[in-house]
Amino acid sequence: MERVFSGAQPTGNLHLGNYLGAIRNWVALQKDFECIFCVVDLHAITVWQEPNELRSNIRELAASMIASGIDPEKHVLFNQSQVSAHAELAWIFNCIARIGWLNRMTQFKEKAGKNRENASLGLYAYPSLMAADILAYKATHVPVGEDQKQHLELTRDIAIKFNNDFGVEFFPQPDPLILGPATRVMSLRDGSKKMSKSDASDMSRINMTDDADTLAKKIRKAKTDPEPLPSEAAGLEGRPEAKNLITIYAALTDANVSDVLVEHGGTQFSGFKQALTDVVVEKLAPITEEMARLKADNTYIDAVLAKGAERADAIAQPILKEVKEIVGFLNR
Ligand code: AQP
Repeated sequence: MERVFSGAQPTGNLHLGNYLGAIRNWVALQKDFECIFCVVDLHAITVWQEPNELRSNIRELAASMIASGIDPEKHVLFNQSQVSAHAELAWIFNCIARIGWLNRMTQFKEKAGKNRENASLGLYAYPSLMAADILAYKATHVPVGEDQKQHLELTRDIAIKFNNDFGVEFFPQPDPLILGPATRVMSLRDGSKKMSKSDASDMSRINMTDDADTLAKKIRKAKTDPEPLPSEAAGLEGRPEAKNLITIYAALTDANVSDVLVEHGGTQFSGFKQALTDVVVEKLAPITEEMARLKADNTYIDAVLAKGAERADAIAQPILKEVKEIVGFLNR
């Protein structure tokens, strides 16, 4: 059976990169796969989260997924901490994964920065928990943005080593699904950095909660270069900020970059930024409105998450039981 698993961290500031690189693709996959979508709150606490904010961010992320088109009736939507299989399997995987493998993870290096000695142990072991998230459901496909590709490879390595160590064919090797034209949306302030929730500058990202005026201001102030837009995709090489804005436009209008350049090539950024603002506002406004409506209904969101956790647990527990038998914790 083909099963999709994916997740996002409830760390606030959900942005256009999360939407185009992940959530929008999840919505489309619901047609062809059995899907499990997770608010990964255990991952979130790998860096400090203020408890009240975390509570609110969990609900907000669930609301934004539903507002974007995730169907919590047909598919499973829950928060990770409510299904113990994630943490239990992660521990077993901590004992399968090698320190050398984790030492190569670029996200840890980026997030820990210079102060590596002071990073949490959880931040270091993050990819092992991610492997558990996916394999607790024997998911076969994992839609992610490009930044998660390396973690997916580690998940496959863990699955292979588990199977080899215990002489079983138990875990599948899940495939990453890196979909759409905007697999890596970049910061509006620096075309060499990805758009990120944790960027200190709010002007660097388009938040899913931004109103039309804020969106217009952020796009107007987005970094560009002095040249007019090129007429062909090759002309975007070495112009990361221009490439990013064009890619966002293409993704939101379901066009390809070349078509956008046929339409806008030769024009100045000021005109293009206005066109981009119109498209961003048009596409995001209905989602933002629906998010606000859902966010006001905590009872509904809490009920969705509780029901989702029950359903997720029902899938994961039998798999975890078999893992415990294979490892030798339980008699077979
Ligand atoms: N800039 C991006 N472009 C395309 N896809 C992106 N994703 C994240 N940033 C971009 C994808 O969104 C999904 C959920 O991400 P996450 O919540 O796990 O956060 P993250 O990958 O750590 O990146 P963020 O959102 O920017 O948070 P911080 O600042 O904490 O690193 C994933 O599928 C991811 O690929």
